[in-house]
Amino acid sequence: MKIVHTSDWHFGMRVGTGNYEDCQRFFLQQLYELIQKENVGAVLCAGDVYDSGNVGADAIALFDSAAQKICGELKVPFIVIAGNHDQAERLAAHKELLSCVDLHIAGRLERDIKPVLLDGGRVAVYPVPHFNKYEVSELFPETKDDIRTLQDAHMAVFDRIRETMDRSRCNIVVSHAYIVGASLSESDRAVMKGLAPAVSKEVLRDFDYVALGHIHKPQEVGRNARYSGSPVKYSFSEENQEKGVMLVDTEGMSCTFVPFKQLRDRKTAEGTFDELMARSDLKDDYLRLKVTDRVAGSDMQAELGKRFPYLLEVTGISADEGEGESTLTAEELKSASDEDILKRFLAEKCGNYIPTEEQLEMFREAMAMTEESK
Ligand SMILES: [Mn+2]
Repeated sequence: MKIVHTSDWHFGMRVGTGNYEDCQRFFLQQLYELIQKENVGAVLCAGDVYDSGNVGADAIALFDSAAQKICGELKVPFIVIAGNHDQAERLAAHKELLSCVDLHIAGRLERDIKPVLLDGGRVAVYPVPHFNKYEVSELFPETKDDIRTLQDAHMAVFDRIRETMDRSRCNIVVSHAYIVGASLSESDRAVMKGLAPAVSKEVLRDFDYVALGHIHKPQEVGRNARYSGSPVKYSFSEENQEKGVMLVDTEGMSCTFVPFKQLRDRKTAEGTFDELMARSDLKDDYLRLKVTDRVAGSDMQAELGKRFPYLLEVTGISADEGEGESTLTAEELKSASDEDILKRFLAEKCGNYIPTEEQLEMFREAMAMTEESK
């Protein structure tokens, strides 16, 4: 049977003053077409359905429409796990009831993960939601002292599946994790900040396919373990990435990446103010513009914004002429104080804005609080 593997939809994510809803709808349309064209027998979403635990009603309605189309209309089983961005219990609300219509949502981790059986029992899908090591210590009290790292925790969870799975079946795992060696993008926020340590691909051995989520760039990280990547380009570092879904065929176990079109691309363009204003090929895309002959003030930003409705970032030359871009070097960054960095940031990104003493005081307080919580 054919299975679509996708992940990291991040419904509800904000961009500029709006959101990505039209881009996400454009993705869903292509997903529905692929399901019909390839006669797909199941859809897996490997976490980060939503961008946060408290997204707006429009994001929930969008997921609802996708579930209704996939399960209700196309009658295809849809298996979803919670990612680190999802609020596990909320995502999995009504899960028992929803499983009756083949919408299987795994919110919190359970000790014995019940597989969803497909293709007359020939295929077993184990949905493993995102978890931390403390949850695993609680679920497996007998190994409590052995679980010191996230790696140990993953090993315990996946060993449990390995011990109980029927090896005559095609065994597929859906997981939301950062596997060692995976290549990152700027929109992989938690990973970039070092909040999510990597686990070795050794934890994934013996499964026929591992449908991974968490990392936004589609890639292979080991035998039959892949990230499908996010369906939409959520950062400028994804400018040159292809986006799409993985199409898995359990007959002979093959996996192909199916590229999807983007409603709005992401582009970086550089030139003089007049050159950029004359470009007609940038109007429908999310933009980062580098203006080479003017200081990036709010007037210039407003003018460019009128011409390019999806403009997200503008940089210009520095206020003291001829110095070029004033971005800090890595060396300067090391020695600069937090306050210096804030001032430089405001000068560069917010039209030479100079913070008031009151604002600086608030900033110092906030920094002190983050120090305390470390
Ligand atoms: Mn994500």
